[in-house]
Amino acid sequence: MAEGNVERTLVLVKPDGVRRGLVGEIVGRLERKGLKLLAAKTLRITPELAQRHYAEHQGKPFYPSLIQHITSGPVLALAVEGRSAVPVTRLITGATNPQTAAPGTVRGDLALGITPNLVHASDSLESAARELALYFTPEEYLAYSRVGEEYF
Ligand SMILES: Nc1nc2c(ncn2[C@@H]2O[C@H](COP(=O)(O)OP(=O)(O)OP(=O)(O)O)[C@@H](O)[C@H]2O)c(=O)[nH]1
Ligand SMILES: [Mg+2]
Repeated sequence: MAEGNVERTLVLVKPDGVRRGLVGEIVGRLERKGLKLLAAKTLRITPELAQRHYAEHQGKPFYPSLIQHITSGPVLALAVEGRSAVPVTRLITGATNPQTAAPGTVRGDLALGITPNLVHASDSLESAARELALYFTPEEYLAYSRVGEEYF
């Protein structure tokens, strides 16, 4: 019996992930878990978009380095869908600080720096709705069935 509501969330592969060639590794982990890719685009985040995305962190000591990093190179933005997609994607991502993130998570397996921590994942349904709207229009979500969807 299926459990958990179908949710949509935003994942970003940050500039360090793109420049290290880890896009396939990170997207593969999401796909293998059973999450569906609804939309994807590469882009260079502008300072204006970065400020809107990370508005909650304005004024914190790490804010300047966060904005500098996220605007420093191309990112891959993904709209991801699946049952309990918001918390499940956060689990796959791992704790914010890669030095304490659990093995088996993207950050725990592949990163060491807290600023270059490879990925962003929305932290709640409300954040996901707000953040998805920053990167995608409703027409950009592609509806399709995944083969084997009944197993997820
Ligand atoms: N240097 C430094 N960076 C931090 C710290 N806390 C957060 N950050 C950076 O700011 C980003 C956003 O912080 P949070 O939203 O609290 O962490 P998160 O939800 O795990 O990460 P995101 O998915 O990127 O939003 C993190 O991914 C880090 O890159 C900190 O204490 N020091
Ligand atoms: Mg966050």
